[in-house]
Amino acid sequence: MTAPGSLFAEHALLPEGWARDVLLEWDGSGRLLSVRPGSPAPAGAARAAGPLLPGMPNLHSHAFQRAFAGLTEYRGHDPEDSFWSWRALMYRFAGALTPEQLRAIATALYVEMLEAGYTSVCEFHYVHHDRDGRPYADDGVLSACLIEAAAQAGIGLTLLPVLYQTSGFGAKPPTEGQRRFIRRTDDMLRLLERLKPLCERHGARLGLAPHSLRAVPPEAVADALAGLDALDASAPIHIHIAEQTAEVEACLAWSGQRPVEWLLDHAKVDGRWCLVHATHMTADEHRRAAATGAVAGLCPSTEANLGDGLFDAGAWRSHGGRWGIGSDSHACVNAAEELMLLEYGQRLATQRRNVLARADEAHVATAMTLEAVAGGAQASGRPVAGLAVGQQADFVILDAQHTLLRELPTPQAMLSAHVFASHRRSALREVWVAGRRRVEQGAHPLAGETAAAFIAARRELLSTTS
Ligand code: NGQ
Ligand code: ZN
Repeated sequence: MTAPGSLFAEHALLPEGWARDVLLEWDGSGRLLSVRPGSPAPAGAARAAGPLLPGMPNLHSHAFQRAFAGLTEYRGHDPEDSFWSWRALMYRFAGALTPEQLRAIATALYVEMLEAGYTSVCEFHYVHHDRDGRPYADDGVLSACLIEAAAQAGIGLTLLPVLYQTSGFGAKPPTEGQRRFIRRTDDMLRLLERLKPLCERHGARLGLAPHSLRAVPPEAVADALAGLDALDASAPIHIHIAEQTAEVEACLAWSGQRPVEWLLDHAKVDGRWCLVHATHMTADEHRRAAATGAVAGLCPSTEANLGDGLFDAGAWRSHGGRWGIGSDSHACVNAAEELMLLEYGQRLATQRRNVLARADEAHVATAMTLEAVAGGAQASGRPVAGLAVGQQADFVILDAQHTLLRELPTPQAMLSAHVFASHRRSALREVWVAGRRRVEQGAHPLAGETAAAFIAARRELLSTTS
């Protein structure tokens, strides 16, 4: 527990929009006790050096894939390089990982995330077993590595152990490459029970992720969710869905329904759910899925990198659909860049500008930040929904002295410059999580040390996979 704290900001982005002269105060656990616009600057109080934004939850991460970045950007033997050929390479990498390597990679990644404006992360964690596919003596060892990594970096965590059982619709047996992911439903429920106290001790939230409809048969989805409810009836539930057209076609062939349609008809989808990607939806699926209150988990840089297709954000939002952003495979680790890419995809598709602006918020970067924080917090199942009483004091301070921000007339323009015109990281000055400053002058104090451990882990991994 840290001492209670306070900070004064001339401009702060509150859930209802930009406010002036805001005094933030939080308690010893980092929860906001008061958020008061129009406050006089208290004598001697710490002052933000620029506009203050809510911290961004990263709603989708496979941490180990950060060490794999840069290794698949070439055309292989497959003349039709695709998501599926990428996945075959990724499986080789996943097959070689050790617990120590995962801890090192995740710690460095979480430090990078903090430096890039993310203050919490949802870890969609599916490598469970030893390299030969046999469970570790301590079944929770790899999950524990992620919990320790988040604690060391100082980032908030929602841990989503992944249920994975089959290689395709219709209960196709798993492949050799999937040996480390596979577990029975009762083994998953035992793992959740084992992890719950560990998560609680570290302030992490525990949820569950049926990997996809391809990887979990219907009965297993139902049984696992019933078990999760018994443990925590409001725990978050995440699933990959409708990311690739081949997946949509295979689902149609299996069930006569599209993935999102099938899920809505066979599971009680509600605000606990995060539909990761949900790229390929019909107008009817948009309408129905948005009405459940579920969050669409958008990962613009990974979706572009893997050639998934373009999410129709305009249609989704026209139905009041909630959404947040994730860095997924970590081809890019930068909250502002994900927002920029999401907006640019929509501009390219619609030949319009400022597509994700709103009637009540004309500035697209401001509107997107508020929506992505709200959706990300909901998907995280943690009180990280921005600068409001009762939420965690998770925030980011922009550098008003940065060349691209200086002399701009409004905080809206400064945030726009940060998202669209800076290097999208260079204008981040401080990042705070639960009332503790984790990044100062753009840097995390553990950056050098954790990067060195990351490099060593990757060297080792490469020597065992090549
Ligand atoms: C994953 N990643 O689990 O890492 C997946 C690939 C799959 C993305 N979908 C594997 N981006 O979906 O089967
Ligand atoms: Zn994913």
